[in-house]
Amino acid sequence: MTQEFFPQVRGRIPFSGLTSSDPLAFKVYDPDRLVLGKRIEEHLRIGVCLWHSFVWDGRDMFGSGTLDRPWLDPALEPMDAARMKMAVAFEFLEKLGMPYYCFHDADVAPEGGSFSEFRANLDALTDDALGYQERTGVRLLWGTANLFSHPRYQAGASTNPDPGVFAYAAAQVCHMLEVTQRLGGTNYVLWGGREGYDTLLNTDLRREGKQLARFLHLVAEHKARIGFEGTLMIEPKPQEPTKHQYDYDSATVHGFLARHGLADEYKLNIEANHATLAGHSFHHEVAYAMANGMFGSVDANRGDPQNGWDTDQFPNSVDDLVMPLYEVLKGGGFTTGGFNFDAKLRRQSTDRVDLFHAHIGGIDTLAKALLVAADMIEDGELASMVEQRYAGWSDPLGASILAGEVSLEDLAAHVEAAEAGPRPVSGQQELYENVVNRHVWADSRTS
Ligand code: XUL
Ligand code: CO
Repeated sequence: MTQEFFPQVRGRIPFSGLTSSDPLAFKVYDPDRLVLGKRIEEHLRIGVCLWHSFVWDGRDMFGSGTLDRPWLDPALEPMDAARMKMAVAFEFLEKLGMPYYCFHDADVAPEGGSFSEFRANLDALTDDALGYQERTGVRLLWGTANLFSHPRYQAGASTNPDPGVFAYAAAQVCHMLEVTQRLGGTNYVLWGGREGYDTLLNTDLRREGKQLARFLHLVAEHKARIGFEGTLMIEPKPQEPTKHQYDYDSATVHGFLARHGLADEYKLNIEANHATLAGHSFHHEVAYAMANGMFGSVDANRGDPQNGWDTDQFPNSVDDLVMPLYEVLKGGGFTTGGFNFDAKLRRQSTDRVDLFHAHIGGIDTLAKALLVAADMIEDGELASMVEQRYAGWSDPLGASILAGEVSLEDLAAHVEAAEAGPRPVSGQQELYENVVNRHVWADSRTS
């Protein structure tokens, strides 16, 4: 495409600081600024997803598309349309200046009339993507296969009652893992979009669990066979589109992986609003993954507190992101993962430039939360309060319990010999909350 699709945006979005009122400039996200010895760009490792921004036209279940996405016109020759879409996506990526992108096989490749046609389409578009990556410097954060949109997957992919569907899903992942490798992707994600059930009446849970485990083993084996060096990740979600998804939340996925000898093969890609749909907070999901060595990557977005479904909005609350960012920093930061914006415009945001406003806002919100979280890490107050709360476990009693040196009877004897029982200690929740807010309100790093 020779003509620009976003002519309102001339060149790369600059960092202009908080005093700027230019809507097409970053206010906080200064990629080169050093925070805890690392550039902000390297801390956040931000990615843009192709599906919401370039494959969705704004349709919902009550109305048709509202967004200006000419490449989705069904009258176009599918490969021409796919090439136009990729050209616009890379124009956007280059102008936004983020280091990464993410996509499903079906986001870029037309379905064609057979699997081999789909595969050939994907290969040709992978060649194009390699060229764009070289020209723009944008890299692939993760690839994934869409195993949920086509009607063949209506009853699941690997958990389908029909092994032929399992085989089809395997073929797609086999190929997309290789495409991800060719593009130098640093991760491969599996979201079990229809791995769950709509009714238990027609569902054999035991079988479906075994099928899912077998599938995950096959993917891990293929990764080893082709020498893919990235990380395999599973993205938990509790429901939608199915009534109940097997990859419900981080703890459920972790338990499943551990039961099937797969916990060393996979990490978690945690999506903020999937966490809230599961009845948790995003903070909880990140903290759980960090505490159990399962943290991999993040799909950044938010829900709407009044809606119980996956609204996939761009993040805009620093308060909501400070503690997840704090956990990420405390846990040593991302390795292969990053923040992918799995977020979409509102259906009424119909100006082309709205896609920039959405991303700029989300990116600045993440950057601000990073600065606050880094202040909290440097200050160390919260960490030392928590440390203090558990100090007893370093004393002789706590240490001997943890070392397995005492029995239940020993402990009973200890309690009987003691003059008084342990005294309740304040959990100081409000004090902890005030410490966090002090940093949110008084972050000295934001000029
Ligand atoms: C769906 C979702 C997916 C995955 C990739 O809720 O989050 O877009 O991130 O398949
Ligand atoms: Co997601």
